[in-house]
Amino acid sequence: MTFQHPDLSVQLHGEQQEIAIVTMNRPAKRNALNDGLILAIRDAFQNLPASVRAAVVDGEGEHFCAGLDLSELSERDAAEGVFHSRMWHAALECVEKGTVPVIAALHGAVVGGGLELASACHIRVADETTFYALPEGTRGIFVGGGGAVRVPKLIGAARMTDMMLTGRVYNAADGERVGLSQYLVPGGTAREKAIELATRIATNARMTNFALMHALPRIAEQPADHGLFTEALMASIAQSAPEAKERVRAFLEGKAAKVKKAD
Ligand code: 1HE
Repeated sequence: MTFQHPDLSVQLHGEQQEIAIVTMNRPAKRNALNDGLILAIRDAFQNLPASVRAAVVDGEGEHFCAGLDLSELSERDAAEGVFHSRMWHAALECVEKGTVPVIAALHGAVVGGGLELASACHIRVADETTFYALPEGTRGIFVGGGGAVRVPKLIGAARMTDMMLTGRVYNAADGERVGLSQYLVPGGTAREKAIELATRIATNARMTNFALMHALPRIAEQPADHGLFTEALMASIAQSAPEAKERVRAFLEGKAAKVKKAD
């Protein structure tokens, strides 16, 4: 254990302690995110040990996360609401644009702010119990944790609008179909699959992971001409790293794995 908080644990995994497993641990409240827990997520991602190369986020109990802790909502006036939303933005920015790729291991409810947290991660893995919703719409509120920016990037604005206007709930299979998750683990646990993926990601060249986390999302939002220019710069920086040269040489010498046909 590297991080102390009553509702959040960080456990290191792997031979080199290269995987951080960040677990929300408030199962009695379905891992609802009160201010303490969202700030703990920020602190955990800002302070990952130097050995960590990839992270997994999951939730204790029957659900990944029930979203914003609604018991804290009524105490805020309009100005406090704005700052509260900005606090969530800052915390989830630490997940999305931190030091390592993050995989969300989903099960049960992934709703409201829980889906906002999941969408700040780089890969989402779901098990068969997973379901997704944005109940903000039917509760008379709006997303405030970055969902308006990140969820449309996964599923498009039309599907998000439908979820919020109608209270539509996606099950695990439909969630994978529309792009809420990239993996659906039939019969297994999302956590196990997420750790497997994180272990693989941790072996990538650091500059490749950096480029995918920090350059790709920016390039995707740039006008094409700017994007191509940024891509050229990033490609050149990545290729010139000694680690990249070593990996390419290993392939040319027949010492690195070939790409194999998918199953
Ligand atoms: C909560 C919360 C919560 C559960 N805030 N306390 N999110 C929502 O609108 C989703 C609200 N939650 C639910 O729909 C359900 O709780 C679940 C589908 C997630 C789980 O159902 P279930 O039957 O397993 O649990 P439960 O009996 O509903 O809840 C267990 C306890 O957790 C109960 O408290 P208790 O003291 O009566 O035992 C619930 O009140 C409590 N609980 N969810 C507070 N969310 C940055 S803006 C983001 C905006 C949003 O995220 S809004 C969407 C909020």
